[in-house]
Amino acid sequence: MPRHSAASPIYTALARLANFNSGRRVLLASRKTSSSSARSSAKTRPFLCLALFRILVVVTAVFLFPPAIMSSSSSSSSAAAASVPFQSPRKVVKKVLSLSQSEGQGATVRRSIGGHEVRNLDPFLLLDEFSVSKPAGFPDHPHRGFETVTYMLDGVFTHQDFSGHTGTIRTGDVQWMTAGRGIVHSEMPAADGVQKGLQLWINLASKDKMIEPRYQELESKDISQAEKDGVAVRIIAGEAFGVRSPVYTQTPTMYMDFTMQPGSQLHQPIPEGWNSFVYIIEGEGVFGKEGAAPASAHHCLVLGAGDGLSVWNRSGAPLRFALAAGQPLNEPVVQQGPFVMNSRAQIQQAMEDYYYGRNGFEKASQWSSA
Ligand code: FJE
Ligand code: FE
Repeated sequence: MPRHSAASPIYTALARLANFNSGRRVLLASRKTSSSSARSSAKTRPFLCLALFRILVVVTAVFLFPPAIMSSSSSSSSAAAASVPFQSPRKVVKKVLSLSQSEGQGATVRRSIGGHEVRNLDPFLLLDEFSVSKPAGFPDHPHRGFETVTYMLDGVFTHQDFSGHTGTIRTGDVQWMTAGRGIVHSEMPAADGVQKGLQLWINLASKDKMIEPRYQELESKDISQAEKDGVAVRIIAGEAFGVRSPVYTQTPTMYMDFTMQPGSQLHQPIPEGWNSFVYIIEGEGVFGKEGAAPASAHHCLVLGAGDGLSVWNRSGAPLRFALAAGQPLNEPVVQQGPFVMNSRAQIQQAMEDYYYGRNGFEKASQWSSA
């Protein structure tokens, strides 16, 4: 299993070096101008030489002894004000406790994204933590214009669709379904007791809303994993600790499941400009800045702008959470239940297509789940 922290020390070292060097360059430039303007260069030449010599030493040292530079930089950073390897750490800008509500047929979900408090976090439309026991579930229903990602936390679900695609997902498995122009399916519990998981809806760009439907299904054993210093991650989409998921994201997205042991910390880069949030599955942790109040299970934390997220588990129990980030589409969102389009007219079209069995819904009329 490959493991390498893409996060902290290298990032810190490089960032510092960049600052250091640019600082020097400015200094050198100002010295040059002052020297050329007034006095003889004889007085400033020793300073110039000293500065050049220092740069030479640092550059040589970085090439020769990268680990030494890195470790000294990370130990000195703990003494400094910020022990976080990001230029602009993302902080929690909104914290919402997800309360249970009923959905589908007798099912219960805790809705965070897509609920009243976080209507839409472009490109994310919905996040439900579902807990379902037979005979409840999500019987035959359509989708158009977005993707659903079902991640089983504990239990078994079966799905069947109108083109004959069927399957079963168990604890740790992922079904990444690109509904595109249209899918009609059922999603039902397939074992006794409470079946639990997360379902995330990711919007598709206007140009992709009518693409052919597609499934990417990963069994738990095939999900990319990495572990470092008490932090384990299952990478559903994107990259963490230098390990990438094989999932293709039509809308650029990262989605991962972190488990942090007591006393551990995490520094996860997140592309700047993407919207991101955390959903806490179990335990409690400190997110965004060291002094923040801990947040606990079933809370959704919307993150502000920045280049990465830091998390500390200062509790005595494991902390498990999902982190999702996506590139915003910046397009109008018009949603009518399971249809998500860009205009009212397109929603009207989707409802007609579903009703009359057109434009991707051809198989809808003669199909029903077994
Ligand atoms: C849906 C109502 C629904 N959250 N979490 C309306 F319940 C659904 C729906 C789901 C769903 C399914 C699973 Cl497996 C997990 C869910 C909502 O199927 F799509 C609409 N439109
Ligand atoms: Fe569905």
